[in-house]
Amino acid sequence: MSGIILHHYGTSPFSEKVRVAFGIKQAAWQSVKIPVVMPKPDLTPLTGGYRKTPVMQVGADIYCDTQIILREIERRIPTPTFYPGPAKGLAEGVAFWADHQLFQASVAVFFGAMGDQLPDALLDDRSKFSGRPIDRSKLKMQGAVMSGPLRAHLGWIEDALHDGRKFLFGDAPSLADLAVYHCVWFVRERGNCNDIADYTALNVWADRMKGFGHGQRSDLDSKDAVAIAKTAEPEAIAGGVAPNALGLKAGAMVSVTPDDTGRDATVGELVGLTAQSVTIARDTPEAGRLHVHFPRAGFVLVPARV
Ligand SMILES: N[C@@H](CCC(=O)N[C@@H](CS)C(=O)NCC(=O)O)C(=O)O
Repeated sequence: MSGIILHHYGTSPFSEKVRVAFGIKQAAWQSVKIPVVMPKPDLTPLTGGYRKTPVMQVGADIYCDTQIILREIERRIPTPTFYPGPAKGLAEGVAFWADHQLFQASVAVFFGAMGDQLPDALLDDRSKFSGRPIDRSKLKMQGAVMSGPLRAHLGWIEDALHDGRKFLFGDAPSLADLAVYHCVWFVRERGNCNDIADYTALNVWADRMKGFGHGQRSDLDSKDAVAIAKTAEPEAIAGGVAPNALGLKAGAMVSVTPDDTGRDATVGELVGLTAQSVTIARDTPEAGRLHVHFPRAGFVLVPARV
C-alpha cells in the first residue's frame, strides 16, 4: 500500500489528471469522495482553507494543487517516470499552459454544452469560486465564443501528434500528456462536445491516455482520512527555507493563496521553501500537526497579517 489518499470527486477534470497518473504508475491509492460544492467539512481542516479539488494526503502531509501532487507521486513512485526523454522542465511548462489557458477554454465549452443541466447550487458555488457571476442564459453563447480558441489551442497538439508519435514527448507519456488529457476528457467525455471530433490524431491519443485506467483504487471514509492524519507525523523537510526576496525565515507566519480561482488563504508557519514548493506547518484540533505543501507557480506567498 502506497499510503496515498486522494480527496476528489468523479466529475472533476483535475482529479482525472491525477487518477490517470495513478494508472500510468499502476499505483494503489485510497479514494475519499469530497463534496462538489462548499462546504467541505473534512477537507478544509486538512488544508487550512484551500478548497480546490483534488487534494492528496500521505499521513500528515497534505498536497494542494495537481502541479505539486504529480511531483510528489513521481518522488514516491519513480517508475515509469512522468519526465521521459526531453520532457523534464518543458513538460512542466506545457502542463502549466494546459492547466490554465487550455482549461479555461475547456470550461467555457463544457458549460456551454451542459449549462442547462447543471444545478443552481453548482452555478452559485462556481460564481463565488471564480469571482465572476455565472449567468445561465449566457452559457451557450460563451461556449460558442470559446470553441474557436479551444480548437486553436488543441490544434497545436493535433499538429504535434501528426508525425505519428504516441505521446507529446515521444514513446512514453509525460506530465504534459496528463495535463492536456484532463481538458480533452472534460470536453469530450464529460461534456460530450463534438468541437474537436475532427482532430483525428488527438482523439487516437486521447483513447490511448484513457487506456491507462486509474490504478488500484480502494474507498476510504473522509473521517478515517482525518484520523490517519492525526495519528501520523509530518515527514521531515529536506533543505529548510531557501533565501528569498521576501526575506522570510523558517518559523515566519505566512499565507499562501491561489492566484486565479478559489482564492482562500492558508496561514501557517513556514517550514520549507524551494524554487518549486512552499510548505507550511499547522497545528489543528482535528488532525494534529500537519505539513501543507503548495507549488510556487500559480500561488501568492506573503507574510501573514497576524
Ligand atoms: N490549479 C489547480 C486547479 C484545481 C481546480 O480548479 N479544480 C476544480 C475542479 S476540477 C475545482 O477546484 N473546482 C471547485 C471545487 O471543486 O470546489 C490544480 O492543478 O489542482
